[in-house]
Amino acid sequence: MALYPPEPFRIKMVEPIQLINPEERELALVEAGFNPFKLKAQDVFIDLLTDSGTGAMSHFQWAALMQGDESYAGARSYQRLAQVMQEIFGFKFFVPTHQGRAAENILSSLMIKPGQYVPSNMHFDTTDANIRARGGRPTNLVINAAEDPTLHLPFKGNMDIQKLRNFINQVGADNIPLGMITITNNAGGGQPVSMENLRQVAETYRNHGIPFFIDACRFAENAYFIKMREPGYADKSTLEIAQEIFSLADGATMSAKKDAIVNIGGFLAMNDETLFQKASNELILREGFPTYGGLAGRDLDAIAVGLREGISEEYLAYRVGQTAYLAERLLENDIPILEPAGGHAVYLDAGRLYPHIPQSEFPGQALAIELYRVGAIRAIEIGSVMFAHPNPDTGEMEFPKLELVRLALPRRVYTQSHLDYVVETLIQIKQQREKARGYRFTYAPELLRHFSANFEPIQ
Ligand code: P71
Repeated sequence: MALYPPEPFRIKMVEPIQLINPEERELALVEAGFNPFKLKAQDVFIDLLTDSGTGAMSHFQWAALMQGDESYAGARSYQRLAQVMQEIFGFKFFVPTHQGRAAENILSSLMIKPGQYVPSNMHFDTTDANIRARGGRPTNLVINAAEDPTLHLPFKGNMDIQKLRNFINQVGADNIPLGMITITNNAGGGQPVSMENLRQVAETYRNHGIPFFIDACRFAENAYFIKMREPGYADKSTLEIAQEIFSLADGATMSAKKDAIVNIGGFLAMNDETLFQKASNELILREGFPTYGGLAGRDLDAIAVGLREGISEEYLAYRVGQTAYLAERLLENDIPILEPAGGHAVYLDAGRLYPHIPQSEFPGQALAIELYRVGAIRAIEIGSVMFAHPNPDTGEMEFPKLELVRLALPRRVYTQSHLDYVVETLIQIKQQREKARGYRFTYAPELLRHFSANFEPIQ
């Protein structure tokens, strides 16, 4: 197969994009408080803010929308989704939710008491925040190699089993209401977790009676990496690999906005009937009846079709190839990235590009701003803006190891020439790297501050 397989689709509907001029961009940055989340979409040329909900649906998905059954209860759309859920995930129960964080909220509200711990390889921001919002303590136990940006390992998203065992012994299984793992590891470069690691994690949790939930947002990309990289899996289909993954767990949360290639939706799945009943009641109170979970019937149909498309190997080869292409071109031009390329994104290493900006002045934020300033490209910081938190015991600020900027690739949206433009922009940014300055907050909420903070440049 080609190193970078061409798109296994052609384009039959287009959405114009515009590059506004540098003066307009400067103004837009000031108006946005130097926070890319606050930019107007029409002022962005290439939008790599997120791969969440930004994918292009297929004509099969659009056709499925037309067949949506909008019955309040027991809709056909729900049944169609339930059938696909059974086939891929195989959990006994599930409830649809409007997106991933709603599933996280319900799970956290039902399981976590203040002071309890929830280990994972790395929690992503909303999971981390939903655990904190219940007084819980999200704990990241990824392998140390994840923090070495140039080290090539096939499964850099793996959890460190020894760290996990030590952690359980240290805080006690009674203080761990559930254990998680994120596939792929979004906070750590979109890196996959191996089947062997998943098996060991499951066994460790099981030995201590800790329910195991998978954050499954990008399970299909993870399954494809297992097929490509893990001995014994080359001849298994991505569907079979996904089935094996989920057979190891007691449940999963998923934002369907990622690997199910829809614009909205998610679910919480589990095997425990009592938990399902509680989740259903919680859903009725906050999200909607358990057969629609805050979504329209047609949304459920789009998810059902999208889940199948998302695990198609032809699609995944193209998808992972596109990310690898962007990473390779950046490396050719000596632009520091977290290696190897992840599934859904390439993560720029702002710490190495801007060694003159200290962590407390947010080198990642500075780079995200330069991307917009120079190329009208939007990306997000995954560094101290997103993940520096005061230690709950000492109050002292704890900084993440890496200061990254994520170039997330929406699914089936941008072409190779769009990516070439991104590379050219970064070459220019690198040439003027000494000019970049740090930033400070002028406003920041306590939780999930990256979404709504304002900044000013430090002169
Ligand atoms: C992503 C997102 C969505 C997002 C987050 C922060 C800023 C901008 C956009 C969402 C995830 C995720 C994982 C592993 C749960 C959620 C929540 N990611 N787990 O990567 O990546 O899902 O957005 O549907 O609520 O851009 P939700």
